[in-house]
Amino acid sequence: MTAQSATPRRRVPWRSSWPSRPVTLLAALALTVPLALGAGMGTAASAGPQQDPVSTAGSDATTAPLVIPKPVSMQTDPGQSFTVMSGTRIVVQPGAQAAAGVGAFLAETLRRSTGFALPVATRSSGATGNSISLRLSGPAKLGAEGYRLDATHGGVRLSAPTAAGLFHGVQTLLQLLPPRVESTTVQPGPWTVPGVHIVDYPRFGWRGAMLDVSRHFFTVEEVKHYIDEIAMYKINVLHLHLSDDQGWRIAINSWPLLATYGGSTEVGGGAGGYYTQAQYKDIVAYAAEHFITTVPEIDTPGHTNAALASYAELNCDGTAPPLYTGTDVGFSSLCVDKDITYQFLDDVIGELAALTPGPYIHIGGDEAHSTPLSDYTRFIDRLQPIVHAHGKNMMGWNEIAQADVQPSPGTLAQNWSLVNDSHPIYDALATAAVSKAVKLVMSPANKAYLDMQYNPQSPYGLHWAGYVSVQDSYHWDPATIFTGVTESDIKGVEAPLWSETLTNIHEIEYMAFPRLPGIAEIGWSASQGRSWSEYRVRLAAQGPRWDVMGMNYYHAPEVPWADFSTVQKAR
Ligand code: NGO
Repeated sequence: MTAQSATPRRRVPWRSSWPSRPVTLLAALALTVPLALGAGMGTAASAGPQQDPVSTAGSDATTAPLVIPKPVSMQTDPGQSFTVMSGTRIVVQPGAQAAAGVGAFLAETLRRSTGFALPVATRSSGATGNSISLRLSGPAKLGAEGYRLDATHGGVRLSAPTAAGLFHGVQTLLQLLPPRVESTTVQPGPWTVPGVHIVDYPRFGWRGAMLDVSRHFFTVEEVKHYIDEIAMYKINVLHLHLSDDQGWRIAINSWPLLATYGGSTEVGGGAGGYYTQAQYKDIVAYAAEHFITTVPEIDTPGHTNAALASYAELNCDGTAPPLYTGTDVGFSSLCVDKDITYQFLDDVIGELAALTPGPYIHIGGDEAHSTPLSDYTRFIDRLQPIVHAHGKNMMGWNEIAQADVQPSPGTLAQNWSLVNDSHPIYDALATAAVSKAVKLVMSPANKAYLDMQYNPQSPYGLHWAGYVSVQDSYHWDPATIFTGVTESDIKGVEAPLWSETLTNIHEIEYMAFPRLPGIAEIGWSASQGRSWSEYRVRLAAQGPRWDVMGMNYYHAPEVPWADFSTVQKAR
């Protein structure tokens, strides 16, 4: 493959330098808490965002903090501010290991750019004076991921009922600091946080990003790099598309050729690759440290050429096809009537389940054009109990709604149908899922697919779902796109990034940014009050941060980058 290895910039520090790291507790919280939140927090939306005309930046933008996703409530206090200085301490309560872990993450990030010592100290009484305090407390209404943040002359006080909430609050705090805080080398101050009182919690408990590591393989470091970037916007699910026609990317001990042979190429004929089980666990742990739950996908019964090429016995005719390096879809199928197919799935899902602490296994189910419908539904109906037998919930692309899927426990259908900009449409698969009490994760391809080209000039990407500008990708609301599908039917949103045309992290970044923060905001923030003309100003303010981080992003002309790079740099 051609991918370059990337250096993660915001690695969680306890991996190497924090002696009493609470990984187990943090991982447990990260893996259970976000998904347990469900779909109902925050204000239920009934109307989509306004489609405002593009205007120049409003005067508000230079005074109000420019945070993405937009917090539920944020009051600024111009008479107040807090400046991080050489003597500033990060304070946590005694015994609050999970808070200490988040404090260590904050300290490590701030140390790199400020050069300050920023010790993480323990004190029961919270912040006094020159400190940033992180407290595991807060009203139940903040839920599993909410937080409260107050910045005054007296210090910064961040409180949340959970470590996940503290982590999201830390992401907000970093956005309140000047963009150079993202630097990995020491920069000049001042490091001033504006006076602010924020209460914040998400609308949906599922805010996902999917990465297709099958069409092109991406290294562990590249995946971690993407985790660093999505965590900035409070994404809490990483869905890894681990197998497809072009490559099988996870070592399965009971079927070793899947990875060693099925993973030996990729689109265009490059060398491909796969994750050892230790590497996969490392990715899952790294995501969990960022309060992101990993959802592995093994695509079935179609998109299986890499598996069929690896083991002849999986084919109905007993003959293995050659490896495939093109970009067609819909030509491969597991053999639905062979028992070995289900032995294979039981083995694969069993090993994957053992490696995956999160509650979901994604079984694909999309574009099974070579599997007759009656075979397809029989296959899905036989697969779901296998997933359950390994203690996991089944998730699949929305085609699974054609089968007799059981809603519990926690079955999810990922809707990738196109949506209409201006009015709700009827969608048979969405309606079928909802009628079976299966909740939806919304990934409409003409809004949320990050692999769609921005316009005909985009150097990478596809456009089968249309060209998707930054404004288009922000202009939709999950609860108003399908007739008969309402807020309570929806688990959340997810932004898939398919990699037929993408070969390295720089290309991933170019397609994901600046659209991913908009999808993250659609998943986190209430739709009332969302408008493009206001959002584009906050988006522009992210540009200087990405510049400091050396990120590659599309300088979409509808975003007023220049105005805010000057303002932000001066702050
Ligand atoms: C489709 C297809 C994928 C492609 C992708 C490209 C789904 C769910 N199946 O989405 O195989 O890679 O489009 O945009």
